[in-house]
Amino acid sequence: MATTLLTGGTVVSATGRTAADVLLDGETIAAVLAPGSTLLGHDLAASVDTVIDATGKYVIPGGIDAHTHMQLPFGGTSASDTFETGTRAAAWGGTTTMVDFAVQRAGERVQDGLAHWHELAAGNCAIDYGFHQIVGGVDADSLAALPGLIDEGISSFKMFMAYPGVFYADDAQILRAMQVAADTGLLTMMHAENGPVIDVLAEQLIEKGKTSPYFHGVARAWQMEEEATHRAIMLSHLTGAPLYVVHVSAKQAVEQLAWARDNGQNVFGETCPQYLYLSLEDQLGASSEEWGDFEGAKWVCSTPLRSKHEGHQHHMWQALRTNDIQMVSTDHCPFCMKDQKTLGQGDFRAIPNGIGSVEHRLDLMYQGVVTGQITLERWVELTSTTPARMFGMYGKKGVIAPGADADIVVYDPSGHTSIGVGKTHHMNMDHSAWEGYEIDGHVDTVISRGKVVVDDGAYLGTKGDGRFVKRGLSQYLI
Ligand code: DUC
Ligand code: ZN
Ligand code: ZN
Repeated sequence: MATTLLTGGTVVSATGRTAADVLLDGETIAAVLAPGSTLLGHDLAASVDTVIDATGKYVIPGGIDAHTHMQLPFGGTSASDTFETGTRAAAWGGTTTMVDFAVQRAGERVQDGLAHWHELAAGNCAIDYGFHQIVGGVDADSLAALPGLIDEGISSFKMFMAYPGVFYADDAQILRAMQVAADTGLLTMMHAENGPVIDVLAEQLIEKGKTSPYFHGVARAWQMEEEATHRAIMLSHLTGAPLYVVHVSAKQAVEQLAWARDNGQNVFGETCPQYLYLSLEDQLGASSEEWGDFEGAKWVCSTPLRSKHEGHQHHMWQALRTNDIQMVSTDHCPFCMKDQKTLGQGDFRAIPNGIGSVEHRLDLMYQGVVTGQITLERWVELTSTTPARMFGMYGKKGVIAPGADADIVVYDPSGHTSIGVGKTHHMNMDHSAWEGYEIDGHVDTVISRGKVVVDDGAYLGTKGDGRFVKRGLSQYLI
């Protein structure tokens, strides 16, 4: 087994920071030691295979992105990153584990959807990966299949209160699925937007000729996110099923989650970098058109970007500090402008929904440390430790400790990263929603289960290195 020693760095965890050396033995962390330690009289630096000098840098557990959509079929096309390209881009950005969504649609068997997702990922990933299960058709057959997911290492499933006719589940279906979740320990993930109301609002806008991408955000009113979040919380309360609300963007939805948590409920919220930095008005760009031009399609995602005049971003950062929001994932769902986003020219409803960020989450969240929005420790907690605990991987993932997988990032706080196509951009997209963002900080070295996959601007990983992670039940419940 190859041995590696990271020396001279500051090891940062969710609870503190300390000067320490980290010894890796093959795929596993063997020891966290006082700087310059010897072990049984051996000068470690002289006896290991590789020494990585982390002087002046942070040594943190590899990022865990718990919400991605590689190759997701959506709106007549499919998300443009494959498991090969998407996991490679993730590695470039310091993410060493991702949890993607296997898809079951109405009329299909859950087992078949899951088997298909395994086929797409197996042998193609640069980093470790797990799956949640999308249940796009709740019926007797899919409900009966849910308990079996746990043995497959899939301890969470997602339903949609949005997208009627596609993935939508009505309240009765959600109730039944949550009853199964309460009985089994599965974690229910919810896309909380009132889809039927949003579809009427969207149709009315189109009838008035308001067809540009900007109106995607207008149709998806925050009231319908708040309402759906509340409804999901009440169904969770009624059934006793823990609830995880994905991609929260409206401050009113955050308030609902905070209220439920204050009420003692096992209710959790995830936001994404786009809701912390980007706004509906950014989507108008530099256009001279009153309602923006088609460039705005780059930022069409659901839930949508919210207006900067309504205080959502400020509230979201605060919720990250107070733990009213516990998670930051990307909802990475990339589509190119060419041939994909352009499907919605003349009708925003046909623009495939999604933004690509899998490569940038650690950097973007580190800016919250730079600007004083969150602490260094909270950065690690949000990007690695809580995702591991929330989704049943903690101990192996999310921590630098003996016995854990050697998933480690050396992050240089004095470094710099310029985001954009032709700069740092390895996602399979012809644009970046983050074009022009300048980051104070840099992912220097990325180690995935003991193997250096990114170092000093070079990619050293291999397709197929990533293994499927069988997850346990959530370790975050109260
Ligand atoms: N939201 C997106 O932006 N893309 C895919 C699915 C979703 O819910
Ligand atoms: Zn969603
Ligand atoms: Zn999603």
